[in-house]
Amino acid sequence: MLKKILIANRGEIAVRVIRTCREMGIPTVAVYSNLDRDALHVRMADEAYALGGESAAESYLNTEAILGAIERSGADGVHPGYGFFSENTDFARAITDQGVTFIGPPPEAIEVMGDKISSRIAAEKAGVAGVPGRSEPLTSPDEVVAFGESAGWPLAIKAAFGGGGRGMKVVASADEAAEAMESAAREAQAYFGRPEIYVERYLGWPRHIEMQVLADTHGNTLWLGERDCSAQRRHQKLVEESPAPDFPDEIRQAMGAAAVKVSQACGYYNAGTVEFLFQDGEFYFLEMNTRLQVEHPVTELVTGLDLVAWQIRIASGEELTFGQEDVQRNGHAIEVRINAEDPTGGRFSPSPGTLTKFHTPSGPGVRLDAGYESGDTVSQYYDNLVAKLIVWASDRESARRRMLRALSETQITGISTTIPAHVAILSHADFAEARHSTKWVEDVLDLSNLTSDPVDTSPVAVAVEDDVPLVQRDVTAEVDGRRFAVKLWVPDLGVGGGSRPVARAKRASSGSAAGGTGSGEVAVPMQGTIVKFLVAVGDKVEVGQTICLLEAMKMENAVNAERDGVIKEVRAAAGDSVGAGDIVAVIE
Ligand code: MV4
Repeated sequence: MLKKILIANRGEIAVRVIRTCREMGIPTVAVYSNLDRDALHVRMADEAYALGGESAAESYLNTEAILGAIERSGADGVHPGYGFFSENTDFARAITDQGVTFIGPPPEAIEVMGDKISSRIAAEKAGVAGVPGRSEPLTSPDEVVAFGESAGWPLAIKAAFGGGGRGMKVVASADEAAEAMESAAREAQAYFGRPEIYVERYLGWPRHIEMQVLADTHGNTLWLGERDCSAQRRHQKLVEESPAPDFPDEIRQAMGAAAVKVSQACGYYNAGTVEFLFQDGEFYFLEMNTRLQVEHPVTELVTGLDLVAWQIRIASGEELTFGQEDVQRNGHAIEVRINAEDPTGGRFSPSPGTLTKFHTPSGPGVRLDAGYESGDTVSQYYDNLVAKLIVWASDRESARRRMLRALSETQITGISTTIPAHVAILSHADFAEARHSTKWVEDVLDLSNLTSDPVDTSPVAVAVEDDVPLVQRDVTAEVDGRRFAVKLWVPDLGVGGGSRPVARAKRASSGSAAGGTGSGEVAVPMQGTIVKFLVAVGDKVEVGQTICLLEAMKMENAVNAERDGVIKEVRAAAGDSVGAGDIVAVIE
């Protein structure tokens, strides 16, 4: 068994790997960029080494720096997580050359699957069909036209070295072929550095269903079950679930067998995912992801298997201890990706920043894989996945309701997140009834009225929620004309002086000091309107005496003197709007 594992990654996936290593008794090594010096994955690992730099290229993609950390820590295995070096054969070979185990598949399998034409050919050879198409690079628009005339329009032109859907062009008819081919090749070169493209029939309303596989180095390959990842936007998955809804078991069995064949055809071991498009009861091989995927927890909750633990055992040379018949799938799991993005108007613009508050959900059937805690900062430099929320329940409808419940418990301030979009998706009848496809979020779901969660960055509001003691106020309220006497427990902003509540903890020693060591400047604690001024220039005041009443957050707050003295200046009057920290009077 591997003795010490370095995680060449950051955020939630580094935390995820560290957790399993701890359960297995394997010491962990974190690496970090300058921006991640105090990141959660660094705090959780047994040791941590600086990579230097801020951008991914300078840090988590810096082979020399990572090799240095491997050497200094004495790690004998490296878990690459997803992204970064997870599908980089140069990196895998570089560490293997140093006698260090890459916790992932063989580089040859990564290479075969990295090229979409060669992966199509490998799947075909194994008897698994891709979408009807041509398994060779396009050289002329005539080939596109000829294929369209025989197979039918529309067609999809794709980048051979692409993946994830970028650069795909839909061709509706023969006269669009030449232009679509040109722009597809141009985009392929721009995104992936290779211009090769190929053509397939275009499926108009497919579901994205992928099959998890697990293979050891002793020739055992198992399929663990499918995930439906059809709720996507711009090729970013938003919601993933297992089992796929309305998915007949005979198709599941056939897809599992197909995924095993594709894996075996490329000599695969470790955890992997074979992606399919599913439409009108047929499935078609799309590509294979040769890494642990973001959405792997969905399969973990349904099968009860720890995929990271099995990755580590397989990389250590162990054999799978169970067979295909032993894999049981129970209940239903759903995952949502909580990203630091503002979904207002359906735009999903990046929203990096500090999580002033992260109240996490819990309770029955809830798992949260987060890369951050309250007080941590989401940098603009890296992937903005903050956390994955995964729920399990006995059936899909219970899981859907459980997810909505867990989302309602989750409170994040300081940044905007995709949570409102998830609520919109999960509460939509199309999703509830599984009528969605890969086109649904963008073509059908209307997110234009979405607003972001309140971004609560004001220090006053944060402090109020933190540790300001509460006092009871009796107020009257009218609800539909009926009068109620209401008791409110509100932040004690008035007692002991009118300074800003944010400073309460820090000035605890001076706050209650009688006699007047406090400031002579009377500042209002928050933005609001002066309701009444109770003193005038020349008045004698004592510490604690109310100077004015401020209406803020729909409540009246007393702003009090912090010292004894005489009012020398009055700078505001009833009706004035004031901002937090504004000085309304001076005591001498
Ligand atoms: C397709 C397709 C329709 N027909 N291929 C996009 C991601 C990449 N892995 C393949 N993709 C697609 N390939 C044919 N022949 C539709 C998509 C597609 C898609 C696939 C999976 C998940 C989301 C998607 C969103 C838009 C298009």
